[in-house]
Amino acid sequence: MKTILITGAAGGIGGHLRRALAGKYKLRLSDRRPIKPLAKGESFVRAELTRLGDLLRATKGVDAVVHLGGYSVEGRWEDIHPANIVGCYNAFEAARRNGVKRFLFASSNHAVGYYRRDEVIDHRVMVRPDSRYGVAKAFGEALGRLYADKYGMQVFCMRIGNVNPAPLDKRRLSIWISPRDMAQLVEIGIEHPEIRFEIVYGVSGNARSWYDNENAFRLGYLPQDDSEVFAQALLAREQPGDPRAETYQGGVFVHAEMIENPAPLPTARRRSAKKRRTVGTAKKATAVSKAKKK
Ligand code: 15L
Repeated sequence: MKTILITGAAGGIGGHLRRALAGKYKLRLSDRRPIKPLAKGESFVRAELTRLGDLLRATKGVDAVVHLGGYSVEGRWEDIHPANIVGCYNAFEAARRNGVKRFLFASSNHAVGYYRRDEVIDHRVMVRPDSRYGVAKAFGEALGRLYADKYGMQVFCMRIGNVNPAPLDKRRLSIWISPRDMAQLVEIGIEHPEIRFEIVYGVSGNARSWYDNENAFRLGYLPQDDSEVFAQALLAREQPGDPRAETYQGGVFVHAEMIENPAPLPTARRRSAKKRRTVGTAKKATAVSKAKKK
């Protein structure tokens, strides 16, 4: 049975993949946060993406890497750079030094988020990142191309839309991928014998898709799900959004400077909650003193 390393395994996609791939592979999970409890066939290696040594330990002896780790939304360059630029380099480099040939990279729709919603794009279009986060994903794809051409690594880049049991809003109707379709795509990335360097879109067979996913279909991807079954109920409760976000595929990433990190470390979460409380208290104090002056 193959051993697969999943980086960033404590995150949402990691959780879906662990359930779907259980019994098919030995799963080595890595993250900076501990993962407990572990299921049968799983092991855990703590890894900080900025430490090459951690990734050398994590990638030793595996058959493939599924690199999900990193900062998962738009943020400060000081957060994106170590996690998604340095971290991505370390993951590729550690795999290369350990002779791991197969590398699946979790790229994102945000590498091409500045294409308009009235366009259909395929895997050949030029990147058009909508954020620092998107730029880092484009960097990961370029690094993958280098490692494929220069070192013969077999690299499978998945421009993932949004993985969830159900789409969250109108935009996600076009980019949604169900957990089982995501798992199917990952299995293709691990097993397909002819992968050299590929870009595919990580989306279900959505009727409203903005992607021509021909390259994934060529490799045997047969999505089981289509977001359309959720469309009517979802659109009935949808509120109109910012016109800039509505124009582009990347949505709010095109204008947001920061999006709240869905997976901060517990200490960071405590710090930001404290900051919110402090800001809240300061605002209240200003309002009270203004009211008093009146
Ligand atoms: C992504 O790439 C993010 O990792 C995820 O958190 C979502 O924001 C998703 O894109 C999306 O576009 O909905």
